[in-house]
Amino acid sequence: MRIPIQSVTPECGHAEICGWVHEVRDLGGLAFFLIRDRTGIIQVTIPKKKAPEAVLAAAKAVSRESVVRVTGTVKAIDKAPGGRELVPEIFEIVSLAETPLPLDVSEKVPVELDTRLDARFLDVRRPRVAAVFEIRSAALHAINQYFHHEGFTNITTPKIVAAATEGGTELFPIAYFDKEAFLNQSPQLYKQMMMAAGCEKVYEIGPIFRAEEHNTTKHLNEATSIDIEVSFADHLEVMRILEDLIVRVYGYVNGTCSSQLANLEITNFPLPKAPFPRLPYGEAIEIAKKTIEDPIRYGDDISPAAERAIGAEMGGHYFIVDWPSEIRPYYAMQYENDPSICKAFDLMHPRMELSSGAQREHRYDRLVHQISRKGLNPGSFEFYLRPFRYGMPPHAGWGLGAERLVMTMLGLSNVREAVLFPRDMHRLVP
Ligand code: AMO
Repeated sequence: MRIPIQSVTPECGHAEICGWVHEVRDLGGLAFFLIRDRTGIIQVTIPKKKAPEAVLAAAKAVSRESVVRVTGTVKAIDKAPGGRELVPEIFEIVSLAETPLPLDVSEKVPVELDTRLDARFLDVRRPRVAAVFEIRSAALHAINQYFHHEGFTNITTPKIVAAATEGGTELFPIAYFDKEAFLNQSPQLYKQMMMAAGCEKVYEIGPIFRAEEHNTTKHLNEATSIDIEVSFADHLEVMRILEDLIVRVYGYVNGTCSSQLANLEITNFPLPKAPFPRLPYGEAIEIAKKTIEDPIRYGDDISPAAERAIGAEMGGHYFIVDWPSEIRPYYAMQYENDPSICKAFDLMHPRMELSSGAQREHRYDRLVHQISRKGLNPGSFEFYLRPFRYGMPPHAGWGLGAERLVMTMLGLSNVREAVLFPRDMHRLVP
């Protein structure tokens, strides 16, 4: 029976392994193979004079990255990985790999990201790439666990919708029988409707679609959003949930992913501490003004250069709070004493924005007014507005980009490295 390579020790005596041919070396009288599965690597040593005919024939025919099944004797040997080797009685080619390979899995030759993404199935065979997705999986596990522990209900909302959520420009239209429809940009309207449904605390982890035409290292056209909405909560309360979650996720990854972090050569894994500083938007703009060359004024969006300048000053995770109402969506609640600013926030990593959120406007008349003020037609939001007329509690929430969370946590240079099959302007396949 097959055993994971990691579990093969000299004490096994005899073992069967299955895996991919990682490296081949022929030293005259001896042939060496490194065989890899997801748990590790083992050396298979074939003494040419003593090995069975069938083993020699297979060893000669096999190519790198083929799948093989090897059964043999385990011997202790200092020089081999893990201090042991396997001397085969059976060496079977299960699935022969074509040559040449589209990329070098043994990581000796540097590869362009595009080549890697074109051959993602091979790319993920590389231990450092697999590590990213194992850590992403662990992070999402920790997030699910956190929400369940905190009494949130996991919801799933439609991705095919009739109206824009975050403004009309970034929509992907789709053919939906004889109707106009779009891929959803955010579960925003639905998670708010679930507050009217009395759910009180909901979360969703799902895809969001943005037809953004800029090709940057931190934008995807299909991303994964971690969304929450909480009734009877204000923006301050959901900010506390967000920072608590970030601290927990980093802690969980640090505690459970040591081999993956080692594969990524991350020795100094940062552990953020809550509470994160709260920086009012006006002060953030002042910091940016001092540092960046491009002109920036109160009321502007925070540009990538400004984001970096402010991030450098702040050093770790922080919130930008008290945003001008003008540049936040209609659903954000304005301050009673100064309606020019609203109860919206962004969670920032020094490199980029990770999350946006707000206390929402739950009062029907004011919400309709705010929709109109943004130049939108309340008539096209009827399905969303209706619940606000039948008992909508005050509520707040946020959306956190899963890819940006993983990217910043692991210091990846491109957000595409945190997605298996990224979608961008030029990439629809694989
Ligand atoms: P926002 O549009 O700021 O807010 O999105 C929330 C977070 O989702 C991630 N994100 C993206 N990641 C990669 N590529 C993209 N194109 C992309 N777009 C968004 C970011 C971002 O911070 N409805 C609100 C949230 C709320 O108020 O609850 C919203 O969608 O990390």
